[in-house]
Amino acid sequence: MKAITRRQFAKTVAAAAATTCAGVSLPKFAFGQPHAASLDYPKGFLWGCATASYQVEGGAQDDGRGPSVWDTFAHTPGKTFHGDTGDVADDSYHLYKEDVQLLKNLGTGIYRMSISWSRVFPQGTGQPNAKGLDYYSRVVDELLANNITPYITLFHWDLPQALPGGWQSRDTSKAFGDYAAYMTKHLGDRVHHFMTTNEFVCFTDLGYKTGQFAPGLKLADAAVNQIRHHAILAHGLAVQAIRANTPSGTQVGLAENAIVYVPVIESAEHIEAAHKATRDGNAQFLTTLLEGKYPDNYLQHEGANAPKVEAGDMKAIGSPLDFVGLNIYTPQYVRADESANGYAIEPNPTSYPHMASPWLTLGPECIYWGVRNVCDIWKVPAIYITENGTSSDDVLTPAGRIEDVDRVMYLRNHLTHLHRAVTEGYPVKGYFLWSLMDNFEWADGYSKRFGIHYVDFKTQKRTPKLSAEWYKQVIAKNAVE
Ligand code: GBH
Repeated sequence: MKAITRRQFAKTVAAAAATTCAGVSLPKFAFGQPHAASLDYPKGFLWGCATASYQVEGGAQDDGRGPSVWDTFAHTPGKTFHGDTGDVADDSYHLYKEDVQLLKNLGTGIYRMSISWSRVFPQGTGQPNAKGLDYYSRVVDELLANNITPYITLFHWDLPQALPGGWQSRDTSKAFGDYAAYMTKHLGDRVHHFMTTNEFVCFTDLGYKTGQFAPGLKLADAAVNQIRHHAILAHGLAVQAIRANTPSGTQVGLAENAIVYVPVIESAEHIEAAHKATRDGNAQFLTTLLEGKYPDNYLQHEGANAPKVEAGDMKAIGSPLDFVGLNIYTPQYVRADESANGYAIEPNPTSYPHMASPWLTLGPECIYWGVRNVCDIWKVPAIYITENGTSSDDVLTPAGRIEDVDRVMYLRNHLTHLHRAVTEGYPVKGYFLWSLMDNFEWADGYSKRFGIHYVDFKTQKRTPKLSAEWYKQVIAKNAVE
């Protein structure tokens, strides 16, 4: 028998279906047609990539930049994989024009980047460093000249080392408000989308409770709750500062990795359980921010360890937002049960699959439920996916290619489930893939690659991976196939 191609086979089957079912009215179909099953995103949906200052910039001591807690932490023996630091990283401080061309080649309309606070205020407060501001001004101009809209995060964990006590001090929240005012006063003519902070838990709990991240402390509960309060207060003061220093129409939000509770079964009782768990599990951060008060059960639970709140704090913390940015990577399964709180968190069995980073458990429906839970509970006006992506054990082949099919698999599945949220009318405006290129992955140093561009850290050569080709097509077609 003569071998035929898949396409030829599909045509034969389709033709057979059309003829043998004569008399019965069937929809026209043909296997193998590229657009038959494409998941179209709405016109105007925004596609982008994300990075963060300490992970990509390098230039750690250039032009008067002051150290951040991450410089100190990474330079402390035993804190990061192989003692890796962000001293050079992707050298975007010097190569930013090349990076903008990577974005342009992908066809992205938006780019999420962050500002190194200590590059602009080496002491955290006081005298600004003109050369630091000038760098960000040039990056913004370069993006705009290439028709890419900048979305700026003011704080992605690189706290100026000089601030006494770091987030243990309430003065740091005030300093953040002042820094936010300064940045937006100087960039607000060209930048119209700002995020205050990135992932509260990573610079509060991981920095001051477990010690895995900078500054690497292990403090008691009361101190940690106070630190969390200073963090959300910083966010609130920054929202007020941004509004006061930018033209009306400027969009203000944050990027938060709220825990995403996925109902084990899609039925009313389990969905309700997911809603309850979402409010409780994110009580100290997103819930308080969006409700303008600490939930009663949270305060009761913390008792004497609850944070000390001063007059005006909650008003600032509850400042209305134009959008909520969600960094979504993994699911947390939950089910309804008879307990007092009405739900039970499902642990993952040891056989549960994960990506190259052990914490990156696979479950692409989390991107749908992340959006849905937040919108259903808090009716937020707009959502961005401010991060989504995966590490992969990328290998450069002798032919110079990186065939990261697992990353493509991860992304395709997540964008398929995000499509469901968009189709159901949830107000998702755009998606930022983490990350534009491999970079300094915090405590994992350079051992984990999250980029869709491969970076050779010796030569700084950037090479598009298979996932970049794939994403370029998603953007061009505004659809997932
Ligand atoms: C985001 O964090 C960050 O915003 C971004 O900077 C980062 O590069 C990206 O995701 C990829 O990680 O090792 O088991 O203790 C994601 C949230 C919180 C996930 C810390 C990893 C450590 C888990 N991260 N977590 S573990």
